[in-house]
Amino acid sequence: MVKRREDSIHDGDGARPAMAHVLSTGLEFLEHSNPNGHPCVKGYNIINGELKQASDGATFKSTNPAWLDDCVGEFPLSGEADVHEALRAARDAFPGWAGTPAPTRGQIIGNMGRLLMEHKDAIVAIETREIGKTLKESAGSVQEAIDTCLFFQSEGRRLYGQTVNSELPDKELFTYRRPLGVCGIINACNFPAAVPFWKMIPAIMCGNTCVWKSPQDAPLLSFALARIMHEAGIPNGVINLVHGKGSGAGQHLVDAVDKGMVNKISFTGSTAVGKMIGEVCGRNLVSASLELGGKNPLVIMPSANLDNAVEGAYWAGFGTAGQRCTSLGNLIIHQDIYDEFMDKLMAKVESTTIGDSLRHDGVLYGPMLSEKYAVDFLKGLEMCDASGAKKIYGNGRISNDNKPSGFLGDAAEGVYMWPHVYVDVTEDMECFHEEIFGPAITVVKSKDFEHALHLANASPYGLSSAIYTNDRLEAYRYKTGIKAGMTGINNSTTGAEAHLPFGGVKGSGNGTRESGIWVIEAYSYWHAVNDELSGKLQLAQMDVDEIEIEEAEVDWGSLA
Ligand code: UN1
Repeated sequence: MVKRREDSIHDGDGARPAMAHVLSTGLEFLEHSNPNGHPCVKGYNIINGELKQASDGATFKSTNPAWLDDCVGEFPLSGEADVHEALRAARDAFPGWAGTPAPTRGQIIGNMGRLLMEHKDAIVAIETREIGKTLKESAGSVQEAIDTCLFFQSEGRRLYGQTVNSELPDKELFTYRRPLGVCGIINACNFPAAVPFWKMIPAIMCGNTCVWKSPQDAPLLSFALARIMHEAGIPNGVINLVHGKGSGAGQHLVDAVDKGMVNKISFTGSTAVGKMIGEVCGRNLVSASLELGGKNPLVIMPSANLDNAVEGAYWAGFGTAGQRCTSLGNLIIHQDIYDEFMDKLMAKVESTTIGDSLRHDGVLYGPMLSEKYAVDFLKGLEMCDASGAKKIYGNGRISNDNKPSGFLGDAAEGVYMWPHVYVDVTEDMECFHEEIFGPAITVVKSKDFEHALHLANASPYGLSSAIYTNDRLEAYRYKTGIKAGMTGINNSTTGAEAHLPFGGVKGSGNGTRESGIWVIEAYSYWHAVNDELSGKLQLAQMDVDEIEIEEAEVDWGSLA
């Protein structure tokens, strides 16, 4: 049963941010008694500006991982027909959007940023309710989306080409940035505001149109963002949103590359799926931006300020419940300070507060992003045990009978994990090489700087990395010797800013970058134009005047 509610929604006690008033106009809610009184939204695909159900009527539910009985919304489980309809809408909208002046496209992007600022509290609360990140961290993710809009609104006034000198007279050369066409956007749910905006904002700034497959675990937030994009003035068909499974709608979007319906795929997710997408795009000569997994190393050297280093390592490992692609993987500690560092780190780990930040202040992290992430994380822990690593802290999934002292609330309501620390990890172990997406770190002892750098480079990934040292030469050697897309010096592995290039090397990506001016390369191609003004055919390389070399008076041979 669906009922329509035109008025805005306010939280009962007013103590927490209003949950969803940004979404309220014309929204429908399912009659569903959620324990916290929040509504269960009837969500839609948005195709050519219209709210659409899946063509076969199939749906799936999004639930709050901190309170599994809280239904956040019901969304279309899109199939091939829905994805193709969205792709056709994006194709039809492309010429009009590509022909819209870039500064106008930038203005609309600026409007998106301003609307996001206006509704930030509501969007942040939706993000926390839907994927369980703390309010502070959701605010960071939404701010990253705002910053991206504000950065690219004025890039619309630049989007520079060049004038280039010709080798022939009365002839001019120019370069222009041209859009690619229809972009397929697939993102993970852990940064559900920042990451799709990293992709779609530069894509539309360059004049492309998009089909966005929302993450299965964050459809409400994606729906809210897509509605804000439309309210900001984006023409119908420029951004088309389809919900569904990665293996369903996501796979149909990738398969459409083989059908010639897609000109670009931008994907953030696992290395295995990224490789599959890269193969499909490669055989069709279609551009792919791939942001994939990481096993990010953080090195601690004896000269470091150890208290500062403990803060950085603790946050990198357990902030966001370890569910960032930039989260700490291998903590590599010099043997001379190993015991002191570990004592300080473990004191912090043991004091970790965990719970639902919508109901409890001051928690470091909340639940896993969803049940699926919890299942995968537990497999990661099994892999650590099977590798022979020694677990010194952590006990799997938190329940009311099995919880750390810092857990707040009723553990049975959500899907929470202990923080985990594995030591005695060595390079020959699987858990040294493989990403564990969740609150677990693997600790490795290093003999000296060269050994630490070797270990930092020894995993198959190369996304983020960090070192704590007060030796400038060591910092320099780490910066020049590490194979990674990002490096923190005396800082955590996480926390890239919205105007720096973001992306990895090795198993972490295909070398494309998100963010900043560099991302424009990923969403445009260079078009070289020559304008012949002479009124005649002048042949490049052949009709070029040759300048004769004057006869040398020097006897070069005598100088030999
Ligand atoms: C991700 O986890 O996919 O650098 C993105 C960071 C964040 C972005 C993470 N700004 O940790």
